[in-house]
Amino acid sequence: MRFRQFSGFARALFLSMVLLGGVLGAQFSHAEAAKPNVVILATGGTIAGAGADAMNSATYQAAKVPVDKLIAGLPQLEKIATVRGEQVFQIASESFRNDNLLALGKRVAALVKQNDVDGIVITHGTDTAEETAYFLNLVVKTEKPIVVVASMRPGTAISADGALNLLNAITVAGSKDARGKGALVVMNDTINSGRDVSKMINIRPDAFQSPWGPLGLVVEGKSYWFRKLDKRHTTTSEFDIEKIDALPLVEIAYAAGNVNDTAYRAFAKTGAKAIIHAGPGNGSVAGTLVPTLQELRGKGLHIIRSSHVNAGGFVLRNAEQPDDKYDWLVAHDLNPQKARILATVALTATNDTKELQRIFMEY
Ligand code: DAS
Repeated sequence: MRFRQFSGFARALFLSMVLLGGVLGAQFSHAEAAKPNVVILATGGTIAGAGADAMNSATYQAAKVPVDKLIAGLPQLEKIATVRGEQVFQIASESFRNDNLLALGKRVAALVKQNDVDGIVITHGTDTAEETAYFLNLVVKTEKPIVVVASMRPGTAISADGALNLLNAITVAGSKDARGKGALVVMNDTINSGRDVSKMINIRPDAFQSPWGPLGLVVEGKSYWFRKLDKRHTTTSEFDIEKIDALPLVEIAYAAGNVNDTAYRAFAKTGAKAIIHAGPGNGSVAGTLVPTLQELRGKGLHIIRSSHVNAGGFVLRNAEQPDDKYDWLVAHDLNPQKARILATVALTATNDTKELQRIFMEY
């Protein structure tokens, strides 16, 4: 029987089936094609942790679960992104060294240049996630989303937070509206800037907070944005990881009551190029400490006053100490660990006090 021998209805039905199949096929391939490509760089931490019992939400071993298992544990990813993983390190993040930051930064910089990579997720320990996120914010020149994600509980614990944190991080890393926002930290349904965020509480899922507020939220697979980072970052940064092959030593000296200069002198002896003075209040310096810091500055070591107050410091130049007279620096609103990261990066480019202070105000 030839096509024209079929009734008009049959022919119309057949043609509409063909047309529908074409549209669905196009839709499907479009949907497949529209799925973003996200690379997960795994470094360890609690998000890759395992405890002996479901009740162990705080007693467990970090850096145990490999990245492929983390991905396999999220079948929902199928609808969100095309994901592949690389196990860059498998360490607890308190053990991160400057060399780890360099290696990770260079890997991110290489991946974001690839056309088949739309975004990067870095699974990381919570202890120094804020440092790594700030470092990447400073030195990776890309508009593509870079999202650091961690978890406060291991995947073996009741109400583990890692799976949803990772799913949300991949959602953000694959979303176009996350482009140009700088390095981000996604935890507890919240999107924070890698610059501002800090681990404020060490035992709860809402640990990561920014003194100046989050940038957005992730709810049921969609990101919602409310603000942008005003400081320089990524493509507007003057720093480029591809031009940095070594990071200078910057140390942090914690100052409280009854402080003495032992740590500062020891740091100077080990070749530190700058000391972050983690002071109380406005980065305050005890009277007995001032002569030592003046002496160390005189020997070429930079003194950077930062504040270890909890919910967000703000160190004003020449307010608590005559910084101009002593040729000291202030860390502005950066906490000591963030100030260490910025000083480490800035000292790869300049040793000039005025230039360094400009950098602390702009980043
Ligand atoms: N020790 C912590 C770290 O690796 C575990 C964690 O909270 O991720 O940073």
